[in-house]
Amino acid sequence: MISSSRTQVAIIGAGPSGLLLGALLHKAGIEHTIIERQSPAYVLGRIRAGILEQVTVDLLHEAGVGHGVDSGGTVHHSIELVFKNTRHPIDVTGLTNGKVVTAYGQTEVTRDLMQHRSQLGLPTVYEAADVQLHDFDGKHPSVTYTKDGVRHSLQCDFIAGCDGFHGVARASVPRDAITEYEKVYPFAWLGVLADVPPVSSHAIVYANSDRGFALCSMRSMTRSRYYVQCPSNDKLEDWSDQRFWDEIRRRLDPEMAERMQTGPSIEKSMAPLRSFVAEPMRFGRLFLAGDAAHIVPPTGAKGLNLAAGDVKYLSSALIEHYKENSDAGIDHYSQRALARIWRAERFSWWLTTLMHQFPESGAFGQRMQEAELDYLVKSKALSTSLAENYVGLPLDFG
Ligand code: RFL
Ligand code: PHB
Repeated sequence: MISSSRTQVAIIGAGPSGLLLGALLHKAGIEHTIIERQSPAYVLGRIRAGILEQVTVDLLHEAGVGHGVDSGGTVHHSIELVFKNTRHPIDVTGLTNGKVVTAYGQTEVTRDLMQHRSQLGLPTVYEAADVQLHDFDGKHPSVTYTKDGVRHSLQCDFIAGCDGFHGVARASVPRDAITEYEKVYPFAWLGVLADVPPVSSHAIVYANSDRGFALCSMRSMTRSRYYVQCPSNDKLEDWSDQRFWDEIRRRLDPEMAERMQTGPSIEKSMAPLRSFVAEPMRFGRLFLAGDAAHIVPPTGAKGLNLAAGDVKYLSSALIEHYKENSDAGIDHYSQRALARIWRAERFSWWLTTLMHQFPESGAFGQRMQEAELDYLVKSKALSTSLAENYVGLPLDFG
């Protein structure tokens, strides 16, 4: 027995991409269903991004869920670069004619979008097993999945693959129809979340040191998010809280190390660093968006913001299709999104390369990084390039 239903757009994945797409389609009166493999608690338990570009904040407002970021987000006008044990502020707002970024966690963005969906009664199938995509190269695609032991078939006009790097959507595309570009970095990030006031609440701190990279971020005035670069094969058990706090302090400038408050971790995780792009992002009636199509190393804080950009392009394209009877947006989706993605890939790769210890580069590599950082903080041209990419290039950059 198979239970059958129909919608206009089937969205695979209830991460930030899928939820934001759902909210924007609903606002435009387009029917959709989200199908998610995990439970709501599992999705909310993943601690990831922390920095939103203005474009992303604007999209949350457009989707009707801007209240959370307005009340809980912290606006940042600068970032701080640490190298050779000295801290250097970069006046991001001054260098970009007034632009800012906002510290607000992906967990909070996801929670706001989930609450919005449940208030509106929009359909989300959580804990859907064995999700499969069918016939997206023809006019009548569908998605099948098993929920509570019952097999379901959802007929639709379009499928949006918002199911992250390990999802089923990209994997369903024939190998000869897709080209993948990838770089895996020879290290990982160890992240710690702790209920202590952030050492820097007005700016994210990015530190280059001969012991490796470190980053100080925040989730609120009482919750900090910190990272250190570590070998890819390290295990979480290798890192006691004490070892983490000792190590991050060694990578910062002495004043900040002294001021940093420490406490028990409430979450600790390791993330491998990767650059990845799949081309194209449209296959007939299937579209990929967010981490399903691309990954950036987190150094530039671009992953979630890129996902939001894809969703803006895709929702506009689908709205044009249904409301204006035009497929121009659908036809240009992949090209538009990829132009933005490659720019962010370049920025994230550059900042990662500048800030991390590469095992093969040695002392010469360290000196080259320090020389470039020294040039960066003194050169208005280079600081402006960093700042304009950090706040995010406009959606219509070209
Ligand atoms: P997600 O968040 O991975 O969500 C995909 C969803 O799809 C579900 N799924 C399936 N559902 C049905 N069937 C299947 N077969 C499925 N397979 C998977 C999954 O369960 C999941 O719920 O992708 P999405 O929505 O595209 O969002 C992308 C962002 O999560 C990601 O780009 C960011 O977290 C990256 N990132 C950062 N981005 C920023 O913009 N600013 C930051 O400051 C930032 N910091 C970070 C980051 C990522 C990090 N890690 C852990 C990789 C910091 C870190 C440490
Ligand atoms: C975070 O808060 O998790 C964060 C902030 C900035 C980054 C990466 C991650 O570049």
